[in-house]
Amino acid sequence: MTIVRKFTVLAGCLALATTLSFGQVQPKQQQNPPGLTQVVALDECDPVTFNAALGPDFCKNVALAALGFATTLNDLFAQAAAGTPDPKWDFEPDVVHMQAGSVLSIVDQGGEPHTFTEVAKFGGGFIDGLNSGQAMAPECAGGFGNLAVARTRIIQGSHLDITGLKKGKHLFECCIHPWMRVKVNVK
Ligand SMILES: [Cu+2]
Repeated sequence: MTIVRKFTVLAGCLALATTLSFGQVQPKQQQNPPGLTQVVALDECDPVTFNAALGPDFCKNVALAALGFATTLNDLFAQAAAGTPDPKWDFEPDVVHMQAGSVLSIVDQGGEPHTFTEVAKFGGGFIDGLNSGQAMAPECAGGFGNLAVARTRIIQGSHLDITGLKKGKHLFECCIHPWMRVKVNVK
């Protein structure tokens, strides 16, 4: 026991010394592995109200709905109609800087499906009631009946990898919740 304790103290001192010698410790979660750039899709759908309207497995969220951390389906539409869509539906980060040849990986950590659709100009999506009065971006037309849109869909708990993005600026949005937007700069 004594040896283990000493080792623990020694390890603690080493960790402290390492921290001091490097000054500031960088948070690990902000670092992407080489060649991979990650975007996270987030939402806080309320499973009870979403699934009553949209089907049993549409929203599979881990949000603590009973404690007030989820958004009901009515509130989502009401807030979008008022021009103040729920900021908890979001892609993070909002601006991405990446190298050509890197993989852009979008991970859906929310409770419901999204799309990560490239558009020439940001606009509304294919559900008019969520568009806050904006005209639909033509790339979203037809919704999931349009194969080009369906291919950009991300299901809860899955990820979509995009490769071969050309150098320059790219705009992506969710064709369901069009305030979810990302600017990608490829160098
Ligand atoms: Cu979405």
